[in-house]
Amino acid sequence: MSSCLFCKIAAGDIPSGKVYEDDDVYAFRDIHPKAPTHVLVIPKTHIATLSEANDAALLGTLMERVRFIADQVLELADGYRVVINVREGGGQEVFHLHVHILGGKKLPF
Ligand code: DGP
Repeated sequence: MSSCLFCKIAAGDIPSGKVYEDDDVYAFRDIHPKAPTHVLVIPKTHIATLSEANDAALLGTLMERVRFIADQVLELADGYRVVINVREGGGQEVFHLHVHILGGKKLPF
């Protein structure tokens, strides 16, 4: 979607700290990190929010890539947290579905 910030990042139109990319997903460092490692993983297909994501195959691919990026690319051997904020009540600010990967320290509950 042409007006979407994360679509522009995935297209390379806005600079980002890319950590991984393939045909399905794009992963980059959060501009306001909440942990030593804070990466966002997005599907290249524009979906505004998890509530509107009804493509089980896409969601499966997204989560498999999250696992791959966290374990194999970021090498978060001690573990990590995965977060999806959903709509305003869930704290979602950017309306392109994204998964936060947080790690690099022991995270408080
Ligand atoms: P959420 O609250 O779940 O919608 O998280 C959106 C995240 O996106 C937030 O942690 C900050 C990050 N963010 C917003 N704008 C940019 C940007 O232009 N570049 C990068 N790298 N991250 C951004």
